[in-house]
Parts: sequence; structure tokens; C-alpha cells
Amino acid sequence: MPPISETDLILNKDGSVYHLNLLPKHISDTIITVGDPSRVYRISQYFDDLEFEMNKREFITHVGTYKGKRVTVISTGMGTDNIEIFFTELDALVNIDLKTREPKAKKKRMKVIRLGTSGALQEDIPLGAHLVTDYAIGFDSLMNYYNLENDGFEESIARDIQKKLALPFSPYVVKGSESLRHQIGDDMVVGNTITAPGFYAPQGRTLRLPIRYPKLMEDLSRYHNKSNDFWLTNFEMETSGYYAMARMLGHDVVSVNAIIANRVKNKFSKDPNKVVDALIKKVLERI
Ligand code: R1P
Repeated sequence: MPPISETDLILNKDGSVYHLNLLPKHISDTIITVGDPSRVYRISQYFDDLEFEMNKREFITHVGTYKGKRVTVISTGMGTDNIEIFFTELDALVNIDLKTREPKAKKKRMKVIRLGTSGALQEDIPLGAHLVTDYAIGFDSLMNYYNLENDGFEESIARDIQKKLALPFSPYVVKGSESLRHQIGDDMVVGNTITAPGFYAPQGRTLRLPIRYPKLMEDLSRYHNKSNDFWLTNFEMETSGYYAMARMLGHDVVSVNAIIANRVKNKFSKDPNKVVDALIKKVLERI
């Protein structure tokens, strides 16, 4: 294999990867990721010390230690398009020799924990709950550009959702890391998460524009695959990208969600920061 070209793998002058602006030495074995850049500071406030900070676009990174364990926290902004950039560059940092531009012979398996916010699709998931995603259901188009391999169960759920909701596109269904789910989220609500390619119409919200699927939210919350007792529990905007990229690149990932809205009850948390903060403390203790 020839070395990866300068335009496929873009490096900055200091040798760091293009968007994350990080070097291999900035990557801890377990990475915590968040959507909101300000959440990086909410996490690193608990660190014993902060050894490194980087700000580049929406990718803000803090590296430090928590109770003696080295942790890298990175924000990604919103959407699976950013997750593709994040995961590809993270993987390049550990699995490609940036000097020779060749993949390393021995691949490293990273642990990545997405710590995000989300809206519940079931009445009985209360505001303030912490939900760990078992399966992600991608309504985004990222996997049109990769060859993600799915098992028969994932394929059958994807087909069933498309059929029952009469969607003009085919969603993709992908499971996260079972071991990481137990490590981080054993006492959390276990759910199946819809990843939407937007916040308003793609999640059934209407302000001024008429939307194409006014019943989307209702249909998703009522969806039930009886033979597998498979329900859909919540909406957010990144998890499918994480689970799919992790499977293809050979990493372990789990998505934990602070439930700050209940879409069925039309309720939004009075104090979302409190819910997120409780989740941050839980995750830091368990990594
Ligand atoms: C939308 O408000 C954003 O919040 C959720 C969604 O996935 C989307 O990114 O997660 P974060 O709070 O982690 O950004």
C-alpha cells in the first residue's frame, strides 16, 4: 500500500491532525466526548490537573487526570457529519503512523464514551433520567458512504421501522459496545436511540415551516417490534455515527444520555445542567 496522500490525511505544520489539531500524545485510552463545547469545561473542572487544552472550531479538547487516571475530553459539536471527522482523526492518531503515513500493523482499540443530552420518546422515561443506548437507529445519511456490516437482527429492525413508518429512506441500525454499556451504564435506563439529521423537522418539531412528517414523533414513540419487543426510546443527533464508525474502525463506544426533554409529555427540564452534571460525575467515577 502506498502512503496515505497529503490530501486524504491532512496534517497541520506541527504534525497534528487537521480538524482536531491533536497529536498522538494527547489521546488517553478512554475518551469522553460531548456535543456542547462548554461541557468540556464542566467535565475538566473535576480533574486533579489539566495538562493540555486545544480549541479548534467546535473541537475543544482538555487532557488531564481524574483520581489519577488520564482522561481526554473532546467536544464534537452537533451532528453525525462531525462524528465522522472526529472518529476518523481519532483513529488516525492511534492507528496510523503520521510520519510514514501508513496504517500501523498492530491496531489499538479505543474506548469512547459519548456523554450527551437527549429527548425521551416514551412517557415513562422521566426528565432527569440517564439512558444508555443499546442500539442506535440512524436516520442520517452518513452510512451511504461506507460499507457498514450489519447482522440479520439489525437489518430486520431497520426494514421494519422503514416499513411501519413509511420512510422514503432506509435507516441503519447498529449496536454499541456491550461491555462498555455494562461498565458505564448498568444502573441506567437501557434504550434504543434514534439519531436524527437535524433538530426541528427531523425530530418532528414545527415552528413556522410546515413539516413533511407531522406524525413522526408519535409514530416513533408508538413503534413496537412485537417479535423482538423492540421499542424506540429517545432522539438525539450523533449516536448512530459513533456506533457505526466504531464498528468499522474497531473501537468500543457507548452513548449515555441525560434526558432533558420528554417529547410525549411536551416537558423540558427546568435545570438541564443539573441532569448533565450528575451524568458527568457518574461517568468519571466509572471510567
Ligand atoms: C441538540 O440540542 C444537541 O443536543 C444533543 C443532540 O445530540 C445534539 O447534538 O446532544 P449534545 O447535548 O451532546 O450536543
